[in-house]
Amino acid sequence: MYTARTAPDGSRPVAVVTGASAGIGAATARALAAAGFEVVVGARRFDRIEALAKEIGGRAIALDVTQRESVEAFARAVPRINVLVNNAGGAHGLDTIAESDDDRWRTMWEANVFGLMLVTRAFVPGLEASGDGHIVNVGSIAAQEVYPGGAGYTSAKHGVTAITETLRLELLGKPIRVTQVDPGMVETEFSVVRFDGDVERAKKVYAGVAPLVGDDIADIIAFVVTRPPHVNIDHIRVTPLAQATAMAVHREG
Ligand code: 8X3
Repeated sequence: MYTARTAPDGSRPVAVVTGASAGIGAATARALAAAGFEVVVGARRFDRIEALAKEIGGRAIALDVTQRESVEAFARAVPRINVLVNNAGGAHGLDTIAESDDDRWRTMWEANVFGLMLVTRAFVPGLEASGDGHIVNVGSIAAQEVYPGGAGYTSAKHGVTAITETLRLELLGKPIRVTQVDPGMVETEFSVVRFDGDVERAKKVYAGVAPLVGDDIADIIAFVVTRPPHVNIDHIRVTPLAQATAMAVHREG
């Protein structure tokens, strides 16, 4: 259990979580609320985030990270911010480069890379003004490694790594920490989305493995953002015990 720093005037710090309608995003919103943050959740599926906001005493605002107007309206509705968790993103398909689908590639690049830029750009002024800002980018082991069929996703997530590292350089000297958390196998809707709703195929990804769950990553993000302001954790890579690399997985049975 971690505790958010309150401002000198006693106000609670504000945390924004994108892609908060499920999985790591929803778990992170819960963990940050439990740590004492005032949490603002954004996602396209408004009914889901509305219920989540009610549960955690936060605010829900519809957000499509790929649309500049949506991002700017979202940012205008959040005038005070301390922590930005860029979680929105995801994978679509497992096609080889030779058989790539244009729309899937565009969707992945727009959500994971372009969307992350739009949201970050919109909030940098607010994060700086807070005097104690923090950007947490949810990457993936796909941000460090490649695997066959994964190029649309791994290239986008490698892009996230490039953005994280560039932000660290560009924001040096400003009161904004930058962290990337790179999870391996986490059982969420991730694989169901990747395989267009094919639940059976998604289940096979985690067969014989005790995967991570959203709460495991949320716990790490809550840890990272509650360290003292002078402590910047650059990167955390986390996998289940049974996963050494994207492709090296030990399965029981
Ligand atoms: C999810 C991990 O290995 O499916 O970000 O790319 S992997």
